[in-house]
Amino acid sequence: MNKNVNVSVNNRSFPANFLWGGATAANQLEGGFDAGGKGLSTADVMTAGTHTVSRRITPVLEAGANYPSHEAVDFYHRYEEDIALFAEMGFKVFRMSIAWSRIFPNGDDAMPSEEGLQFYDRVFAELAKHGIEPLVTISHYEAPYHLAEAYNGWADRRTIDFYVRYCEVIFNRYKHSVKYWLTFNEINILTMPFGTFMAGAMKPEGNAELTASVQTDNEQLRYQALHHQFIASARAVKLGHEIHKDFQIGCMIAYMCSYPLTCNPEDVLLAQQKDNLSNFLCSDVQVRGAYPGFALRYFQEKQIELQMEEGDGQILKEGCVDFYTFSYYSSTCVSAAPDQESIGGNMSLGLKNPYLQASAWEWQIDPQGLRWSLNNIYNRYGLPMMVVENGLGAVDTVEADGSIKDNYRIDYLREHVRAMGEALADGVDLIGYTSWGCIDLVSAGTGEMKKRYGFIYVDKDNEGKGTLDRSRKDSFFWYQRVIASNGAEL
Ligand code: BGP
Repeated sequence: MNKNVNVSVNNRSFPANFLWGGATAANQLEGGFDAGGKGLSTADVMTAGTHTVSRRITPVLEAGANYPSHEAVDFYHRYEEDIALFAEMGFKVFRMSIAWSRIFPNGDDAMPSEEGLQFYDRVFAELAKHGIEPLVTISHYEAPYHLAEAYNGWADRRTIDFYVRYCEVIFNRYKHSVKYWLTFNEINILTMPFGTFMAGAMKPEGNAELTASVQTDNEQLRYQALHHQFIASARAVKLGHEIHKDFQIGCMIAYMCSYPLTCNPEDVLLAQQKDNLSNFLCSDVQVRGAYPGFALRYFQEKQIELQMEEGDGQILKEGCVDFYTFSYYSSTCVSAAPDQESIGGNMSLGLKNPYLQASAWEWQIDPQGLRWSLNNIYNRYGLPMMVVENGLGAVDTVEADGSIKDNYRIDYLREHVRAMGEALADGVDLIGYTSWGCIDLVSAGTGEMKKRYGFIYVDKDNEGKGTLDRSRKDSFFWYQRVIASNGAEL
């Protein structure tokens, strides 16, 4: 008798309908910051800063200062050319965000701006023309600046209603063009002090001239604002499903992969605690619909008292997301011992891993960490997943013949795509990949242009000078082959 049992094993190949593409965000890409009736956004008052590691907030616009979002790379006027280039690479999906202040210039306006809505009508029509599926981030590190001024942004519960109204308008308007939505970009960044203004639209306390990362921190306020975003996200998910039953609405987490520096159980425990608080706190609320126990313990120990309304628990339960997405760039280490070597200068990214190389911005390169992260997250939620940001920020050189030989970027991406293949073979339900900054754009962290991620080069420098002409890097042709072979030719 044949005792062999037929077991089907996953392989490393990507599913036939895998969503290959690239990712961007409105304030880093569009420009046209005051065009078409757009209001000022929180991103529009951040300068590139006097140094390169962090951006400065100048609530009063200073003459002569370099505000990277104002022109960005001018997608606002060049979207047809850019989308044609994405199509040439074979994109199946394009991740973009809608600038809230194009739709509601002040955030609390009675009526949306028709001109703002029409801009995205045109963008979605162009994507449809090329058979590219949009993946839309509803709020990517910006909010109408008026909400920061008049309400202190997400610290105020009323901001939830403004956001839900904005969602209602864009869901109804674009329901036949957009299926995939993400409620907040990297929602867990609000658990960090540098997220206060960028992610929370809350004004730095008591000092008008503070950098985005160094400011008076108020943890109580940040978690209160985060609670408001959770409620807003859950209400948006519920509303979206009512507006169109086929909507797929996801969360988006900046997944911070942190290894214990040693096998000392104290380091191992610390790594788990970091994973819980930095990564899983937010996704547990958004995926499972309730705060996890370790969050409640943390709030108690830090004497953080969240103001919740009756019914909030129910809202969270009814607004669980359909899929999980995350950004992954690098990994770091944690240690319970003092005085370990850290990386990232005063951005203080975490501890150095002696086994890894790092980028010019000291982001440690760790493709295996992506496989580890995919497994770690999938084991917890079992939901379909997308990697919606991944890439190498690097300085590119244009050769005399106009070519850009970015083999370092190809090497980085190849190994990360390979790691995704391994995760697929591990059984992870990975449905898409949008590498970050598929066209060069402004850096969120530093406001620089020279920190480039793109397959498409944009002629513009750190001072904002250049023709804005687009050209294809070597990685453009590499990614084209990857997509055409569905991940087989790396
Ligand atoms: C993520 C953000 C993006 C993006 C990326 C790269 O955290 O969601 O907006 O910019 O990081 O970061 P940076 O631009 O600082 O290199």
